[in-house]
Amino acid sequence: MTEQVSDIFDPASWVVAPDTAYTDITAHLSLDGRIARIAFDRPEVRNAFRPHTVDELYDALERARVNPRIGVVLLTGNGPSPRDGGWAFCSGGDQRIRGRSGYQYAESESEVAPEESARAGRLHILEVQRIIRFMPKVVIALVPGWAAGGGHSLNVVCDLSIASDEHAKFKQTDADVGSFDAGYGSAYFAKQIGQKNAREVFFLAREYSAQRAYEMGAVNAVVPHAELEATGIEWAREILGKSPTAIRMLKYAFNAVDDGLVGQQLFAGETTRLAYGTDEAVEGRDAFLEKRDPDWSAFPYHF
Ligand code: S0N
Repeated sequence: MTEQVSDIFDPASWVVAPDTAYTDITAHLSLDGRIARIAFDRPEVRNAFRPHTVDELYDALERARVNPRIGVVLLTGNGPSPRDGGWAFCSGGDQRIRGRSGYQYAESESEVAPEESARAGRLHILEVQRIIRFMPKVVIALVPGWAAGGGHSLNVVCDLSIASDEHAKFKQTDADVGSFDAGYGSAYFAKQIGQKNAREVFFLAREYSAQRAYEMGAVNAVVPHAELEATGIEWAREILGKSPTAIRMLKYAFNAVDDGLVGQQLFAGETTRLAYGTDEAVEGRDAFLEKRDPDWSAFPYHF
């Protein structure tokens, strides 16, 4: 029997992802193995992430990325907090272990052992942003509570977002705590919700309800809290009914316009993969291997 990891989690829908023993996150697969549910599991600190959390998150996302059966990833936060009943998606970097060069593995900078100093000062949540952005699968943020700071940025970078009507709240605290996500978290966010709105969110660092986030275009839907995860599964099932290649090409097409040559490279990689499946590409390969000139006569310049 799968353990209950969050009050709105349905254990009957999930099994623990195999060969994982995470402490700061949980990772589950749907019974048919086609949906991954990855959740922050530090509800007592509003699901803030420390470097170890980010290591685990990256590992879980990478496993989802390379698993050919998984088509959709749900990213969420477990809750509520046993301390005060508060809910969170993620409240960003754990400020208690933020040092002068980034986030520390040890509890304080003075505790960092010399041999560990090369690892200290991580900001690798940006690597997590990139794996979400670049994986050829749809990643849906299920926001059951606070999305703040770097957690706010993770909501921005997910493909789709569904928020709890009761508990989801949005606040970009970066400027309050002397931090700034000058990449997707801000510049791409402005493309989502418009320049004036994005500048307001960052410069004033106010709190926004799920409904206001929906009106600004920061989330796709607001649903009753108890229905959040079921809605995520429903959306995932709908997406799984579509052509995987179409979804992959569309995600890369949406990204490419904002991702420069990296976006073009990802899109181009997928077009190359498709081209390899044609008789024309097979003729090119075979001609090389058979040490003869390729015969392109069967392949048109125009359809
Ligand atoms: C989330 C907030 C608004 C919730 O307020 P609420 O409901 O009043 O709860 P609290 O009482 O404040 O919190 C409950 C307990 O949880 C602890 N806590 C909450 N958030 C954090 C946190 N981020 N780190 C450590 N502890 C946290 C509280 O302290 C409290 O515990 P006690 O009672 O023991 O004190 C509110 O909690 C809030 O504002 N939290 C802080 C949000 C924040 O500022 N986050 C950091 C923002 N910066 C980043 O995330 C940096 C990210 C980053 O590394 C980065 C850098 C460069 C480029 C990109 C990024 C990126 O990640 O995007």
